[in-house]
Amino acid sequence: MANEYPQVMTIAGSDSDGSAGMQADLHTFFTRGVYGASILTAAVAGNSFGIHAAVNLPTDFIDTEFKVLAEDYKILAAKTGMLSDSTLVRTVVKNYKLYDFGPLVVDPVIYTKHGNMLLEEEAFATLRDELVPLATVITPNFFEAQKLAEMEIKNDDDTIVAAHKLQSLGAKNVIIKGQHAEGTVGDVRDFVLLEDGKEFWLADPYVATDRVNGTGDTLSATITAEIGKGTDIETAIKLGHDFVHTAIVNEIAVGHKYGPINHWA
Ligand code: PXL
Repeated sequence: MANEYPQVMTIAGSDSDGSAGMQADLHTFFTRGVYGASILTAAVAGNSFGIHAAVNLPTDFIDTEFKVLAEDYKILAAKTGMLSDSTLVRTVVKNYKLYDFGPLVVDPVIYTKHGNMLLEEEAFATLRDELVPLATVITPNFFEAQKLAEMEIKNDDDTIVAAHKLQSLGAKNVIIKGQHAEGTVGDVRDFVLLEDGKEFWLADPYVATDRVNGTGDTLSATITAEIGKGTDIETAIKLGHDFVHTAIVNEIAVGHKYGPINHWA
């Protein structure tokens, strides 16, 4: 009877205010009806004003986290979040290859919404060359897509080219999250490129709110949860997109500035 309930895993940093990182992933797993295990890579002291300190976990501890989960739990899908530097990226890549944790969703976290850096610049190439090829789904925002595809994204055509570049780096399915330029009107549009070549945009009206902490984590965690439940990738991506939008629209008053989204919505 052990391990019959769908179990998924996040490999991420802890955000002490609970709005993003591992906490957002676990909130999402809970509300999407999967059991969530968590491999801690780093921890940040954060609140709704920003990140005030950060530490990385020792790599031998991370090795043990992977090993003991592999020995006991039946993880059906996993996702990555904050990986800090090349050493942690390589530790995660090494361990993910050692065991069977199912398909991998890579959220290539580089910056927080307030501009705090969660991945050292020296690690961009390591993440691109060593982690991206393992991705069943990669979920960069507009900024991360530019860094990983090594190009500027100025319009829809550029977004499509960047998605194909990410696919040629080895990611099977790509969703590039849209950017809402300040002062503009209109929808926020995410671009999706699937493994079989199918492409489409997912659009939602822009919501004018500062309470959008943890949206990227929540998108990638929803996709991970859905894959763990056996949902096909296209549907998992669409459900992730819709869940994030609903969680933004239904604001909760937590924190004084850039608050979390609403995982109950
Ligand atoms: O949302 C990106 C993110 C990921 N991981 C951690 C974070 C944040 C943003 O604040 O703190 C630990």
